[in-house]
Amino acid sequence: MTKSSAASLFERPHRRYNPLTGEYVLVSPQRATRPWQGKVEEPALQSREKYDPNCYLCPGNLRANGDQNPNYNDIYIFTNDFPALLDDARLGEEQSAPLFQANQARGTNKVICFSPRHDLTLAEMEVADIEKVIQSWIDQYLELGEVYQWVQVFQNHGEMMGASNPHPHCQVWAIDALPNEPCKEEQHQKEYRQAHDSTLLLDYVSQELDKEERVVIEQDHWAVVVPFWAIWPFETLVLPKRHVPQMPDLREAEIWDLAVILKKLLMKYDRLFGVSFPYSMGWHGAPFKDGDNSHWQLHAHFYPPLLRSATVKKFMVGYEMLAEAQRDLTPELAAQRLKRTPAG
Ligand code: H2U
Ligand code: ZN
Repeated sequence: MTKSSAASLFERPHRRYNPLTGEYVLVSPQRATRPWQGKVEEPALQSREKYDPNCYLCPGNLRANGDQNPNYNDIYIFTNDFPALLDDARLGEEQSAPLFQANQARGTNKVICFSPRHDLTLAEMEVADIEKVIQSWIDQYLELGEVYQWVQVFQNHGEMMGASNPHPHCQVWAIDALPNEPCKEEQHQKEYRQAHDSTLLLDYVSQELDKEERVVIEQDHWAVVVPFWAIWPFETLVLPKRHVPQMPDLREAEIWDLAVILKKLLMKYDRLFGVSFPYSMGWHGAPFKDGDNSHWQLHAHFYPPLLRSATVKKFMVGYEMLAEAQRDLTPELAAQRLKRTPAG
């Protein structure tokens, strides 16, 4: 077995298959004309204040609905004042006409402040404080998973990704349905289990660790790879090395190791173009419903939009909107760049 991909995958246009979603991405390596010079940029100096009197997430401040935030010390969680879902959303009447279907959607939205410090990012926080953030995610899964089928933890970081406020925070949306993306992953992981009697992402991580070429970071319990089927230039997948269906299944040592690997990944991202790297990230794991969920494997997706510099982003337009995703820079080159970028 060869350790690296066939040479033609670095030279000729081809489509790669995403086994998690069943979708394809068009890769056009012949268009990536700019070789990387190995330059590592220094992060831009930031002069943000530790406390912003106008920030609706800082301790002691008033939020839009008039509530006052407590003087919290580490993590602070509240129900979103502008929720996209309501827990008493009775539609009255569902619609089932084939061309006009509408179903009730019940749920809740929360905001998690990672730190009382307005000026920090997750990348800049201490590992012990990132561990508290992970623990807060686990607590939300346990609490909301009692009521709702799907709990989506996600973070939009940076103005480019539409984050409304630099104060370090993420969101949790819980819904009594399986949304589109987890629905595809449910189907494909289940089919893989039936066909191979093993776990898709567990097989995947062990094969990636053998091949090495797309591995960005490997630790005792976790690995970060640029997936073979990545769409965004520096997209990554954070994967446990043991079978872990849901975040609440993580052991203590795995939680600590995750805090370490997240910090390393985020510091690499920040060093890549010398900017606090914008991204949307989020977690996928087994839904909270009865039945066998053992085909599921916990993982995080990082989707950063930047392509070449702090300001040049990839656009998902035209062919992407109308046909399928396309990229020039190969996932292998992106992984090598991230791997070689120092994490500190
Ligand atoms: P984003 O930065 O990812 O947009 O998250 C901020 C969330 O905070 C956003 O969903 C909520 C917005 O609805 N919010 C409040 O709940 N209360 C406020 O006072 C302002 C913003
Ligand atoms: Zn703040």
